[in-house]
Amino acid sequence: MDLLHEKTLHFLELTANRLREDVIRMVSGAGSGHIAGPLDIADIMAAMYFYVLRHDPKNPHLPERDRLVLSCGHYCPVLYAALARAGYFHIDELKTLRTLDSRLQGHPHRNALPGIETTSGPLGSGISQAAGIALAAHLDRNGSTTSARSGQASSPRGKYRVYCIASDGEHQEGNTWEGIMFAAKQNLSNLTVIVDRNNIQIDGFTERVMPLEPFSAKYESFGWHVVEVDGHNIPAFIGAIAEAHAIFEKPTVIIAHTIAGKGVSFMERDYTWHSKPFKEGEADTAIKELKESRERMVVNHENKD
Ligand SMILES: Cc1ncc(C[n+]2csc(CCOP(=O)(O)OP(=O)(O)O)c2C)c(N)n1
Ligand SMILES: [Mg+2]
Repeated sequence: MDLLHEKTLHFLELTANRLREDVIRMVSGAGSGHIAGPLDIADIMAAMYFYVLRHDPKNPHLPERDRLVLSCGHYCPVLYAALARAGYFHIDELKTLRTLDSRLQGHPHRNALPGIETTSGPLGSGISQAAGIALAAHLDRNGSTTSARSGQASSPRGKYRVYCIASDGEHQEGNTWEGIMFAAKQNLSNLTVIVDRNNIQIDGFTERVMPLEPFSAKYESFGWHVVEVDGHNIPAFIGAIAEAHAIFEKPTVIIAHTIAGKGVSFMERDYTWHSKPFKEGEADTAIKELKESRERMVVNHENKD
């Protein structure tokens, strides 16, 4: 991957901020929906849809497209916003979130909207699905189920790469670890899991509800390459993706440390914002804050020129 140009980084940061504003507008318009996770993954979503992924919004079924599996389906407001801003469908459709007959339901449906690779919502199944897709990419290319570990020289990479965004909370479910074992067994180096390590889940902090630590050691012991990054540092995240591309022996997990509710001061690190209706004025305050940070980004960028 090319070195990130200053102007590209500025564009990605502005896009992430816009996605956050979209999320607030969508969820407040709908009167319900998930907030903290979608806000904190916005930097990664911007980096994925506007820099990392090989895709064509005008040709969503392109066979060689990279696949992004959103395992934590409740994060879909930010996925819908990223897809709309990337050009998969008109931005006005975002206003229909969670309304009757809308293509944008509270959890994503793969046949409803272009750009959605899997139906999700029931947590804990995306890594297994992504591993299956990554294996299919390998089989399409190599025409055999033989994995590199069993002595074949052929690369386990296929024509496309598979990325899976998974939440930390869903690592408390067994199927997640079955997928992790399977991907390691098959040497699926074309698979990259990105974990949103925001430390919260519906009822509280993950380490109180069901501890996940030592999280990276668990992945390592299951045979994965592990990279830990600040999930709000776009250059660091893109560097981690480049590192994953350079690993040929095993799948990679990027543990992205994020701040739940990132970008809106009164939501940050507060697990109750996992999902709750806005009170009077809260959405306006959030949007005002996001606009102010966007203005600061522009001024800082202009001062650099
Ligand atoms: C199999 C399954 N069990 C329970 C739920 C209900 N649920 C929705 S979100 C959520 C919290 C899971 O933690 P995480 O994904 O880390 O949430 P966040 O970081 O967004 O707070 C739960 C339990 C679900 N969607 N699927
Ligand atoms: Mg979480």
